[in-house]
Amino acid sequence: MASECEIRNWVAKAVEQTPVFDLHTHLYPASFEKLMLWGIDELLTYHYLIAETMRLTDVSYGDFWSMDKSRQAELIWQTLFIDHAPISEACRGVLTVLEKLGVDTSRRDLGKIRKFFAKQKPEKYVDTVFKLANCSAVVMTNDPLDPVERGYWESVSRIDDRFKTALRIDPVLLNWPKVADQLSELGYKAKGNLSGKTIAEVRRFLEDWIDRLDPLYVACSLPPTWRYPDKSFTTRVLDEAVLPIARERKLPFAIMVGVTRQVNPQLKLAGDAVGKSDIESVHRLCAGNPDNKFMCTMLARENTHELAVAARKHRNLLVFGCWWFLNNPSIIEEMTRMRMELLGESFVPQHSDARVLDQIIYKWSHSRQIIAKVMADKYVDLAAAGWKVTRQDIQRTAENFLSGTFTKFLER
Ligand code: RAT
Ligand code: ZN
Repeated sequence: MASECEIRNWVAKAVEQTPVFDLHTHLYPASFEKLMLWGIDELLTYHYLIAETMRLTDVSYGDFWSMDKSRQAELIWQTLFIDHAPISEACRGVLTVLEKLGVDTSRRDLGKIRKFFAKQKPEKYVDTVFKLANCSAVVMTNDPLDPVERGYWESVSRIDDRFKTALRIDPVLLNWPKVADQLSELGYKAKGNLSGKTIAEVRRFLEDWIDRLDPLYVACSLPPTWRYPDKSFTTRVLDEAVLPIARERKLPFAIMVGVTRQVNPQLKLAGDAVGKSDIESVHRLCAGNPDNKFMCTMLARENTHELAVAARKHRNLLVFGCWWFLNNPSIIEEMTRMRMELLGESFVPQHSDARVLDQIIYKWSHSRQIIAKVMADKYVDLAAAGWKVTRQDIQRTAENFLSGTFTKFLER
């Protein structure tokens, strides 16, 4: 029988050494030039840190946004790291990144830190970061209605294989009638009231972009007010365009539910909040479309238990990640423990949601520690129940949590 100490060591090693397939990020490869965010100034101007800074400074929103990025980064560094203790999870993340990169922060000198990043070349730096994060692949968030991003897809041929695609379609589901103009500009005959050929044209748009991107899944984030089905354009586009095509192409449809956009527009990207959502709609979506595959994460802590229960009821539903405001150690631990107890190995504990390349270093370092802690407790409990725990079992569980559960779901 393996001892408790042995089990804990095996788990720690397996989780640390198994590469992760990060199923939702906002990262881009170096060939996407300015869309690839990396380095200390991008780390400091992450929207999580902007929100935290604006609580503590007297600088007005207008003055903040009129500063260039390096000046914003300096204000954030001064406010959160010098004038206060950087104990929030997002601040701690910056320090973990610097520590793993071997950058000395003992002098708390931003100028010195910047010197390290000035020496890096984007393409090589991607290798360094993937290695330090022990990451095999990241899934991007690809929005063909974003003109800057679309430009790259229309010009690049091959991209770095570690960057996988996901077709993100928030406006196509949520922005009627306005999105009709955007679709029309791209040559799809769409009417704001969905009349005539609009649905067929939305399908054509989706098919064209699935052909071009070859995505692993189609995705959308939804507000807490989202209901399914209802009489809205969102339900019509879902039922008549998105779900049939996802079915045909065998692509999961991923929903991220619970974001109230722009509760404070002055904060721009940092101005979104959370609201409790409707689990019944998730049930009806999965039960009403049994030949579709769904992935789901919800933003409100209050929804996370019922979402885990929903996954027990629908084999076509894969629950993933501790999203955004849930991506804090105390909540990750609680969620991961609860999900393991309800779902065994059949969920994806985490995604990084990284917007800045370097962030995968800290997001995975912090999350791996928690996944390992919970997993070790569960294996120690198995041993106490008389089960002969093997190192191979532990390795298989780590692989499932960090990549296998997701990749097998894609193949189903
Ligand atoms: O976590 C984030 O950075 C959010 O701003 C969102 O991007 C969210 O994750 C989303 O994908 O909508
Ligand atoms: Zn995201």
